[in-house]
Amino acid sequence: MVGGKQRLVVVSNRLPATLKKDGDEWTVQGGAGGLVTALAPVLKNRGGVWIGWSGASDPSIDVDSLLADFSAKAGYELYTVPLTKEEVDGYYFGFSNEIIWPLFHDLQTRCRFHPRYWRMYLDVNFKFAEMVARSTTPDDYIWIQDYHLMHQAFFLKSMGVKRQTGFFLHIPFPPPDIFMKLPWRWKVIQALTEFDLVGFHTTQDRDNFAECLRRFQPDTEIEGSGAVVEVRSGNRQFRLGAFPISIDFNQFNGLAENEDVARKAFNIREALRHRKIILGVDRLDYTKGIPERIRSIQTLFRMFPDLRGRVNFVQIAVPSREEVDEYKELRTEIEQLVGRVNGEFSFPGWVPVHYHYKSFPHDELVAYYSAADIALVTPLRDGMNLVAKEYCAANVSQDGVLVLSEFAGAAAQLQEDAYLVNPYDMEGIAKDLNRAIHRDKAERKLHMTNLRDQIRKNNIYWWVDSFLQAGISKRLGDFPEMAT
Ligand code: ADQ
Repeated sequence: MVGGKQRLVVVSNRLPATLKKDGDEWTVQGGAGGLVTALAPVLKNRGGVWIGWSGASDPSIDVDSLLADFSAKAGYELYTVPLTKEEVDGYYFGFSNEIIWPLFHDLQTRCRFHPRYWRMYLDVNFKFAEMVARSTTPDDYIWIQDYHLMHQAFFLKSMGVKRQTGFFLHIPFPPPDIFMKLPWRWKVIQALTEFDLVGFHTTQDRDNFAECLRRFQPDTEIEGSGAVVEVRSGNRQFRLGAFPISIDFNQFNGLAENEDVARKAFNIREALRHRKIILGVDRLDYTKGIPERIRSIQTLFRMFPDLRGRVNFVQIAVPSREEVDEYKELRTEIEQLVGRVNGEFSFPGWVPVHYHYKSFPHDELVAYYSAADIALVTPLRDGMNLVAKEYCAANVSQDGVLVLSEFAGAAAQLQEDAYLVNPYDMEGIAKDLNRAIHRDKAERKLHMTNLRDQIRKNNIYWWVDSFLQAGISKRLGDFPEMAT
């Protein structure tokens, strides 16, 4: 306990700091994602620990001494779970990325259900749980992040280690018809029931899980009707909740107001001769629907020829899982599609699609967000999708339009003020884009103001507080109702 508060222990596949090789030297880089930004102050205030893998599998590296400096500056402790290359292959690339990732995004035909992956997933989860057991006390609150580590509570209990545990799933939870394809379905469901709190982005994900649990355990009873409910199932009693993750609104808003960033945004608009800008920003992943999106842009220019020369589509894709063949093929497919659309429509002085395959520094990304008239966010399926929220937070002129996939978790919160589209419906998207381009200023402002208010209020700090309150408070009524 620190200052009477329970110490927080965060456990995730990767630590918030990554080891990178720079020539012959190893350097440490801090993670800049929303989760790290939100949890860092909480870990520092309460006293905290972050447990995870460093990203390096070279046994000759002294990871702990490399991370010591980072840990001292951050004000919380880091514990590394060392993983061999074979473990990373089976547990991370195999079970996590070739089974759970596609299956939970409704893409079961992409799954490779190798039993070897499952066994390695269990071995690595056991290894993580041993580290959690060793480096924590019964007074700590243990918060496990994401689908790589669903067996933490199960293994802690099997070792006889009593801890208060919460789990948050960052990706969707599929409906029973899809989840049932998993060969180890009951073992995964049962493992999840061992946590004291299981959190999802949306009530839909939470209800999908409850439905799967009922098939496994028909005597399951659910009490409560808010975002967090109490479950009795077999001999287990635990909580389920919907906690839509968010962003640091003020950080994105503040950056967009910064003079340098505003100049960068102006330069982007100048370079594109003040044509309307439609923007896509994603990790290059098959769940994000990038090829389908480029085809909808092609459809837009075919259906509405008057828009040729007046609109640009800018797609920014950050490299991801580059060593995996499927991702290499996706990259090639996208590049060919961009070439095809540009080949079909370009004329001197206008190239319709601008494509960037790289990670952008934060300020440049925000400049693109704030320069864009429309954000086109069309994942085939997404747990939440932070890009949709980042775009609105950076839209300080408050006259942008969000076109959002109905299959992104963010749609549950933002549906009133975004154009909701089916990412597979190219003509539907083209029509909505045409409407968005012609929407009058007052209407754009009204909807963008509502979107920004929602994201400002339900920001990442609210998300952390909501989860911890639901995890730590004794009675259901002890925490406020949450908007989902
Ligand atoms: P992701 O699948 O990574 O996250 P998302 O929520 O959109 O998806 O976050 C992507 C992040 O990458 C954003 O913060 C964005 O700014 C950044 N990014 C994208 N392209 C970039 C570029 N070219 N340069 C720099 N940064 C770039 C998973 C789930 C989501 C869920 C989050 C959080 O798949 O559904 O919202 O976790 O729980």
